[in-house]
Amino acid sequence: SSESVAERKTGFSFPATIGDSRRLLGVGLRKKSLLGLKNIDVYAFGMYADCDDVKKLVGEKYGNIPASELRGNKAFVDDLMEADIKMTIRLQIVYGKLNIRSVRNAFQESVGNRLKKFGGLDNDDLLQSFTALFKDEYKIPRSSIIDLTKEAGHVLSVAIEGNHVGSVKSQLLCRSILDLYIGEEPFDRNARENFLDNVASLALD
Ligand code: DAO
Ligand code: DAO
Ligand code: DAO
Repeated sequence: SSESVAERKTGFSFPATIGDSRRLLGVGLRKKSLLGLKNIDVYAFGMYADCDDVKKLVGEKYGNIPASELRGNKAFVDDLMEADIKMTIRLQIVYGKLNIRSVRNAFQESVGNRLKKFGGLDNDDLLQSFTALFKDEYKIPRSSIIDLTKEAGHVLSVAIEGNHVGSVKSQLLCRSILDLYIGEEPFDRNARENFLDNVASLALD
């Protein structure tokens, strides 16, 4: 369909579908507290998943669980993040003064923590060599769009304003990034809950 959904606080809107079959299942806000003094709204985000991939997972492994119980089923939520499901997290930058150095630091903190949690990957040099790919010349002013897309085969692909900037094949990295939005300590709890409710009702269609 051609509808879109707006994130409530910022008003930034997200198309109901992207690509052939990725459907919008939740929108939220990534905040950050600066020195514990003030909270800034960093970006609004939309969470998309491929309907066919989700239905396939549910049909194969969770067909006997009532939809109302799916969202609270830990194995199911883990599977959503670990299975070979095509997804996109679309970020729309709210904070107009974001520079690449801050993005690198934030990435090392948020994604870095998850890489250690899931992979025991405790290698700051490796993480730094990857974040070095975030080049200083990238500009991400307010309202820029960054797509973090998980392709088939656990390939993470990053695009800024529709321009592809890099891809990495890593199940661990895909899992770690999805955990920021869908895991147990997400950036936005409401967004996660809406996402899981919508996944469950999608699986019933
Ligand atoms: O200017 O130092 C500052 C505050 C910046 C906070 C940055 C948080 C960055 C979050 C990651 C953005 C990913 C696109
Ligand atoms: O919000 O802490 C966070 C992490 C978001 C993941 C950001 C990925 C950034 C992708 C590269 C951007 C290059 C400018
Ligand atoms: O091989 O599974 C592995 C470990 C992968 C670590 C990935 C580090 C982060 C890469 C960010 C690149 C974004 C374009």
